[in-house]
Amino acid sequence: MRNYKEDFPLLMNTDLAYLDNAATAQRPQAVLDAVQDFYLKSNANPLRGLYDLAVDATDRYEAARERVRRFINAEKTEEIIFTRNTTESINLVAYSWGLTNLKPGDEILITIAEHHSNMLPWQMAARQTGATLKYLDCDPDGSYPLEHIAEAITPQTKFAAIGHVSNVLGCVNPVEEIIARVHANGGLVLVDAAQSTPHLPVDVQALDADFLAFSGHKVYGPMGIGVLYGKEHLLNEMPPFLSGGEMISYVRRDGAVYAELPHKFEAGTVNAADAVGLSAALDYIEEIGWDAILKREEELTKYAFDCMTAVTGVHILGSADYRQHHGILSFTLDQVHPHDIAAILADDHVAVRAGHHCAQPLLTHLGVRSSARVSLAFYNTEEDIDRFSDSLKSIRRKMGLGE
Ligand code: 7TS
Repeated sequence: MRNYKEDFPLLMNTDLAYLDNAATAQRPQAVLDAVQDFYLKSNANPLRGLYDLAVDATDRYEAARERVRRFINAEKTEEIIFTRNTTESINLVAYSWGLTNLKPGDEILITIAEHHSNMLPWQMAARQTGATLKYLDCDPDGSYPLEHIAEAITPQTKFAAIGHVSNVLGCVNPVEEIIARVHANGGLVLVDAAQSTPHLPVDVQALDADFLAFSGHKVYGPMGIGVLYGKEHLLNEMPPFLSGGEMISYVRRDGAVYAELPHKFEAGTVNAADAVGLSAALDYIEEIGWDAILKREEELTKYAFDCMTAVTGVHILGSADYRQHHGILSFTLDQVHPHDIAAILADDHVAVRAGHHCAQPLLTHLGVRSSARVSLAFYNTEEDIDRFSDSLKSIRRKMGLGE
């Protein structure tokens, strides 16, 4: 089997078992090269200059937009807005669509498992418009019984914002079911695809998502570049989120006419180099292939799941079926604080995250304060997981709690 780590210079230059991929993934050499190549050969302010260098910068930036369109199978490049990250994409929709369209009596539906980035913008929108924010609670395994979904969605549900894959439980949420029901009631749905885009092929047309957000840095691309997909007719009707340079057609003393999509939502100098880097990351994913990624991540998830369940005192949050975890395994260890788990693992050169994973209401709902989390990518190996599991086995002994 190909050793994917060879494509990732940081992983080749460290003995760290990097198991914090849900926070941010590593970047392959191809992405580093693409960003550097942009600055070496094409650096000029895109969308402005008429000289060849600026035209080249613009062309590469717009080619990256087309690459993203293909990655999520959007119909048009006008529907792809570059942002900084998932958080900014969701805020764009909450401020621009939310504050313009929501009113008292309307309901916004989210799940209790949302990342704070898909929760706080909707709390803000509800507060400012008088709309009501409703939470759909999950069962302990992370699932949503159909009858709860059916009950939660009413003609008042103007908007739903739903995570595709939970960053704590790893489960795929029933977004198709929710989208169909919200649409049947005349509402719109945003899908937070920050944790699905690294692990699954995502098709906005098949989902019939109205909006979809993801981050470049979680799909092996650079930090500082993110994507908002929106259906063209919705984006056309929305006011700009940020205003300033390059998002106008013309400006008078008393106002302005905004640029056409997608530039209406891309105020100021754009992050072309990182868009080009993201494009290289998506090429890289395509070159590996979803079949290989899905197969390898399932093998690794099973291996890690089995290692963890064999350790005394370990409890994995969410489903008891490893296939529902998509590389994300949050856990507690009896009588040990998750920060102590992460610190001991760090001493043994294993990188995991501990805390509430920016999903505090979910942890409260599940009755845990905090947890440690292993999150895998296809480039991880059984050796990484062995290092983790050996260290995990030693923790209770090191803390004087027995085997
Ligand atoms: N939505 C989900 C589901 C996420 O997991 C994250 C980041 C975000 C939104 C925000 O993404 P950003 O790129 O805008 O920061 N999740 C995590 C995590 O689980 N650990 O660190 C960041």
